[in-house]
Amino acid sequence: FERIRNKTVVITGASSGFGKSMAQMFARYGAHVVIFARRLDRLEEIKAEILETHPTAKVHAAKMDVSEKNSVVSAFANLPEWASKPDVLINNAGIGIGFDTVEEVSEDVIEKTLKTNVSGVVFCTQQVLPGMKERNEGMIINIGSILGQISIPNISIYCASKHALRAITDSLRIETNSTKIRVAEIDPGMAKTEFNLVRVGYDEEKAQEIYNGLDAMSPEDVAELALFVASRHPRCVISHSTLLPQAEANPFVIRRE
Ligand code: NDP
Ligand code: 8X3
Repeated sequence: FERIRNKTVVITGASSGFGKSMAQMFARYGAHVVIFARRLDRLEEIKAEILETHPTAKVHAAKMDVSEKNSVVSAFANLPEWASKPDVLINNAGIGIGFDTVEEVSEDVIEKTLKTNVSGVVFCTQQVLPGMKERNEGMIINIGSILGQISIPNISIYCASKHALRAITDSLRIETNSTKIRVAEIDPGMAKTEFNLVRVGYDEEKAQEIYNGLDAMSPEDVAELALFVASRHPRCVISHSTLLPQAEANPFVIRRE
């Protein structure tokens, strides 16, 4: 993991779940981190916590709504000097809302999901690519999902967004092949974060039911893989990796005890 020391890592959706864990994990191994999300109060707490445990780390926390291009542009335009040349961008911010069938799903859910999970990734990537091309180095890691490989019912738009993300990851890797930029995707299975709390509309009990009896992953499990992916030798890239709970053979075959 030594290669990550003193690198600047930008993480979207860092106010909870994988993003928060990745920020902590990267800082632990000597990286400087930029943490973006909509809840600035959460980010400030995470920043304080990181600086307390890793006093030599540099941390920049700022508000960003990835689904709004102006918000993305202005957040990147206001990066402090030390963070203005990111080595790694982790497109992690994402949402899945509700349990609707294709027949029922609302325009609002379609728009919110696609704007966050697809447009947001493109907007953020567009902010770092010119600089990475100029420096002829850099890495973009997209956080996809097992649901970007296998679709399940009642969350079709989310599945579609993660399938789309996979396409974007692959197109981008080809488009940047004349440079030394690396493009990777990590596809996790079920992990305990706020994802399902958001999905069920902040009903703790309902969110918990989704994990009943399942030994789901922790956000740290995913952060460890992100750290591994980000710290490989520059001549190679882990282009796709899937990280599942041992109990999840696939989204349809899950052992609950
Ligand atoms: P969380 O809900 O815990 O975290 C999601 C993060 O995304 C939050 O920090 C949230 O911050 C941020 N976010 C959501 N919408 C926006 C937005 N419009 N602009 C900026 N930030 C936004 O869930 P996870 O940690 O689980 O999710 C992280 C990623 O992992 C997502 O892309 C998700 O699809 C993916 N994933 C999750 C799995 C799981 O089982 N948990 C499995 C596979 C993939 P805020 O609300 O403050 O903006
Ligand atoms: C979300 C995957 O299996 O936790 O991307 O619903 S799952």
